[in-house]
Amino acid sequence: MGYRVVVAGATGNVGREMLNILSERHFPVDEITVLASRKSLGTEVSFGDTTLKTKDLDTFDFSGWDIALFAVGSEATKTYAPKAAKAGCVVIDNSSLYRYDPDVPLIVPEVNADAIEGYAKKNIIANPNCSTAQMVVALKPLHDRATIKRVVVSTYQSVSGAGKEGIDELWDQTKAIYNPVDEKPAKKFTKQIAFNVIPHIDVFMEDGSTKEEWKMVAETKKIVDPKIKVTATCVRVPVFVGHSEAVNIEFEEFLDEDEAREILREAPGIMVIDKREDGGYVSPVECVGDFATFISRIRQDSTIENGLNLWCVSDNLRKGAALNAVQIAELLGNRVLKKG
Ligand code: 11C
Repeated sequence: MGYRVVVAGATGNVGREMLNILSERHFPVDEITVLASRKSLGTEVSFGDTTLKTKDLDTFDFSGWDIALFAVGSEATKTYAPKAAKAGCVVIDNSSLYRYDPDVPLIVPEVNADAIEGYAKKNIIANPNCSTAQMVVALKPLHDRATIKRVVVSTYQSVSGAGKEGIDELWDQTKAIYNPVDEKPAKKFTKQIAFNVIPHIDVFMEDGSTKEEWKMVAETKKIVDPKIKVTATCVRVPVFVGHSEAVNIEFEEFLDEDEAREILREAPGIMVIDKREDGGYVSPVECVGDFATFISRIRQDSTIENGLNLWCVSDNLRKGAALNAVQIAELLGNRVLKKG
């Protein structure tokens, strides 16, 4: 016996990846239905070898459905997630709406799987921001060994993090550079993204940081350890898929780079590719479509007593969104619902 599964927001980048990953990982599905807003109604999406037609999220009755994967953005989540949860369907939500709610677990299964026990307070589980998810998978095993005090992270985030409009803008602007008659001014991003980098993701906060940077701080604390200090600079780069991060970590205790490399090699969800030679590291184009978070460039930071640097790359639509959501569904199934 398997589960009755709903994917809400099935026509977006993340929704489509959710369907791919449910199928690739053979999630025990008895029945699946796909929902979308009225403007995408009737759009067809693939689930393995089958084609599904989207139904209306607005009128859908969630009674009798076990799990709903939501990838619809905070506004729609506010309306529909409580409706699904109240009908007895557990919501796994990819938006930021519930992430900081103390009654909603925020889960990266490799890091804080036990938090799943708290799901029943609201029948909602939150999925973290993509830039946080890949970083905490790397931080957790190192924290368990040498206790992290502080993290300084700079991100290089792909345009797919900003949805289809972000992808289209990079594509159109890149073509327009070679054909200036067809100019494409910045619309989704605040400056030209083709052949450029933009140190601004999400809205500005009062202290001068951006919400994306704030999310990395708040979510790392909730998922790994509230004592860890994090400071982040988040930057959009002209890459279609795959977020990269340069991470500097200060520990309580000394951790040798070779031991760190071994710890990360053994850690769940991580693939270490770290040869000190030309090309002996991973770049974002190589991680597209993969489940792993890739770690390279592991090295001592000799400017502090107990410091390490590393390079962390992952497919932001997968570990950063759809894969993590499906892993949460697997965890919920194995630990709580126990139907599969
Ligand atoms: C980006 N990280 O790359 C964002 C996208 O809070 O789920 C995901 C935003 C979120 O633009």
